[in-house]
Amino acid sequence: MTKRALITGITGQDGSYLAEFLLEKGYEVHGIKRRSSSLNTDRIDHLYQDPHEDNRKLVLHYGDLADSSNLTRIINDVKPDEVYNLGAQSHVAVSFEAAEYTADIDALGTLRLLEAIRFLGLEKKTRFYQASTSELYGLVQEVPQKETTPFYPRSPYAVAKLYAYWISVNYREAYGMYACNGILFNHESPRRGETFVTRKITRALANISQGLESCLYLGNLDALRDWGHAKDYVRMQWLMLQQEEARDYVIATGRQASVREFVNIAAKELGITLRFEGEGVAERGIVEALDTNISSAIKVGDEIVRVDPRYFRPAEVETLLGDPSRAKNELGWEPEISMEDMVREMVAHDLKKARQLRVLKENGFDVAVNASQ
Ligand code: NDP
Ligand code: GDR
Repeated sequence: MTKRALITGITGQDGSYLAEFLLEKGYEVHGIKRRSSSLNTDRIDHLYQDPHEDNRKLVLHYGDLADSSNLTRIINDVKPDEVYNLGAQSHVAVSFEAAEYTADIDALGTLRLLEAIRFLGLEKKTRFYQASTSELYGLVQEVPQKETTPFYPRSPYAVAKLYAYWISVNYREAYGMYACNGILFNHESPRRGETFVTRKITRALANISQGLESCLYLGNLDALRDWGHAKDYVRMQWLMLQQEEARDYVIATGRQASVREFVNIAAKELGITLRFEGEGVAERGIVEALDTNISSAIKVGDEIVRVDPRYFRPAEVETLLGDPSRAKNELGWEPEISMEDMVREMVAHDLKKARQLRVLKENGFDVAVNASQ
């Protein structure tokens, strides 16, 4: 019997890799995409199947996590064996500006899906994966963080995801649903959204190397993250739904690096020699760093990586480091792609794009190089 999966957030980074992974496993994959005024399916266009074809393996449905009746209708039509709830307003900094929306989608959106499954009497058939996050640990209470480490969320995003975490646990305990949380640490790829720090760095440095941009503005260079590759992490999302019993797992690499180190690795990959100036700005603390001016700039050759206070967050998560022992011991999962290989792949991808833009520009075409945000 062909298994059916429903993915919310299929147009996002993880959704696109997960869709590829499940299609390769022979699944019929259904995804929810949002209506938008411009196309938003770039990441899955290579998987697209003409709606006029018979026996399609990938089917997209219009929908939104804010819309209960829409979600209930889709789940009723699809009757999925597995639901992967990856849809979210996933940007931590943006959640401070759109706190209520983030709560609606990230917290209540999860409840709406769980309720739809229960209301339709599918709670014993449909397995549920919740995209939880290392942001739950926020102000860390233990190093490294594992499944039993207490949570201390530090943003409207993390607080919304805390609700989603516990409501998934609650539906597992209250209704015997197979619902589980993957507590995923940061994971990146060439498909990463352009305003997350890693992609912002690889994209801007690639543009700088081609003379398309001259300055990369960043916030807290000393933030420490445990960065893995999205491809490795979606494999684990699937594995978590194939077990006898639902359980929550930390997914991480167990290695930590700072934003500054990420910049250095990407710059090395591009053959740019970094000259640091004004080191220590972030170490002196956010308040003092708010006075940052050009003297705190870090020069990359003749170009500049400049600390811009606008990218500091009202409350920051300074350090995250995961302990994925449970995933390794119980599910045999280990990350396969190193941070260096991941950065190499991201840089190569962005360099190719930057070169294309440069050639167009040199030949008189009007090209817009979106300044890194
Ligand atoms: P992305 O931001 O790349 O993708 C988010 C997806 O959610 C997109 O498909 C987006 O649609 C969709 N979405 C946003 N709002 C709604 C809505 N109102 N209704 C329906 N869908 C919506 O995130 P990632 O792929 O990186 O992450 C996937 C999930 O994992 C998210 O829940 C994220 O919070 C979580 N997570 C991510 C980590 C990471 O490091 N990447 C780590 C831990 C957790 P559209 O394309 O139209 O914007
Ligand atoms: P994060 O990812 O907040 O960890 O959330 P992001 O890449 O946005 O930030 C990582 C760290 O880098 C610092 N930083 C900057 N961040 C951005 N975006 N832009 C900058 O210019 C910049 N300069 C420094 C940040 O302050 C932060 O400390 C991601 C998302 O995918 C979430 O959905 C997910 O839950 C978590 O990872 C785990």
